Amino acid sequence: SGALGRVDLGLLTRQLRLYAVTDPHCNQKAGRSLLEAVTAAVRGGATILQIREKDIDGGDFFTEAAAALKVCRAYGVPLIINDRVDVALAVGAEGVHVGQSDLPAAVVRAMIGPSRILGVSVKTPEQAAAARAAGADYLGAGAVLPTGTKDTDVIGLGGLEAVAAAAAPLPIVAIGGVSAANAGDCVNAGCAGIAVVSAIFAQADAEGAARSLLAAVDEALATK
Ligand code: TZP
Ligand code: MG
Repeated sequence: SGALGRVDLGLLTRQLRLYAVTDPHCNQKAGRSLLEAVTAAVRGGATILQIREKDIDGGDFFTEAAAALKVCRAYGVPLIINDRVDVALAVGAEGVHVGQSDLPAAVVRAMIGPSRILGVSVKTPEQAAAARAAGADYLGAGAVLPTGTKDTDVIGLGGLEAVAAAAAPLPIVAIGGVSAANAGDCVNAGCAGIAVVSAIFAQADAEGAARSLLAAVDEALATK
């Protein structure tokens, strides 16, 4: 995306192949700082990265996001901030990701302007259509499969396919219980890529895990 233009959906679609979403509990368990985790993910080939913090002060989030942005920029990876529009704008992140109970997507779009990326979490085709109308650039659909990372309903691969159809032409990513073993199913359901927490950040070799995940997605995209 340019400074004035709208987000380029073709570029964004390619950037959504492997979406690494950070989690402080995962990082703590694995003995990694946020910055170490981010560095491992982008070195392994994560194509977009989200910082997701649910229990942190604005000042700490700002400091953390500013440092992560430097690493992401060095690797040409867009940085998306979960929930906190203020933090995203304060550090100059590439985008924001909101859920159904955060600030409304249309309000966030107005706050961030046309050129920053807006992602919205959805579970249903109705939510997908509403998010598209509100100005979302991409959608995260899930939880696709059971996950220990977030307490949320599972939509299954059938639900994922329904959301992908309703989202078009917006790209979507599958989230929730996604791994190298089911990445191909997600792509075949209509996803531009996969969004993962534990498949990268709970692994001892997070960099290697990211590398294998991207290979699985790219293999599925190539044979689609
Ligand atoms: N939103 C829906 S499921 C989920 C989020 C943030 C957690 C995904 O975590 P994991 O470890 O990749 O299943
Ligand atoms: Mg949220």
